[in-house]
Amino acid sequence: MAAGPTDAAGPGRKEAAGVEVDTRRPLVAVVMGSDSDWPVVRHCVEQLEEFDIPYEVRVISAHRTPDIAHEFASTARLKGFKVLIAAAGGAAHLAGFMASLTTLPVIGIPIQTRTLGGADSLYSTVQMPGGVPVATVAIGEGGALNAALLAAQILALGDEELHLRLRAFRARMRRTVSERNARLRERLASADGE
Ligand code: C2R
Repeated sequence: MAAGPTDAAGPGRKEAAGVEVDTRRPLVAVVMGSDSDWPVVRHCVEQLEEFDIPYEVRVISAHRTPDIAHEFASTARLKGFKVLIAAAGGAAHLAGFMASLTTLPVIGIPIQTRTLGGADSLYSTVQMPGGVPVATVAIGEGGALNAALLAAQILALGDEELHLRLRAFRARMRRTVSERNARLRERLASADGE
């Protein structure tokens, strides 16, 4: 079952009457300001899935649903979450608002915007006042992937199996770069010989 931009549980599911159910407590909350952010945020969620990290996905807006955002962030730690990831575009106050209500680490994903290219989202996520940190990743898909990796690295401080999965991820990345290097050098060498 693919996780969508709704209240959806992550991996580690059991089959029950044809329906997949996650029996584990989610450790990471992935919150986005609008379902229009999903095409970017799904890159974060897919990586959490690959690491087998239980997560919960929600659409919550600090501006449009302030009461829900307040309730969610201020009770997240008690509910067992370890890391919050918040994606928002434009006047992106979601991550900062949540960070002000919890001592859990909060990672902000600035969403690209049509009007200002995402610089608006980046500045409003990253420029937090001293005292309330938001770990802000890059604009867009790479940032969404890095949000998942950073969450995994935080969780891996107390989880050796996850640490090994992270090391395997790095090893795969190194192999991919070596292969790309070899392919490019071969192509250039054969172009030289022509
Ligand atoms: P719509 O596509 O729903 O109009 O949303 C969303 O994250 C989205 O990128 C447009 C953009 O508004 C953003 N949004 C925020 C917040 N809530 C929604 N920046 C917030 O609370 O910060």
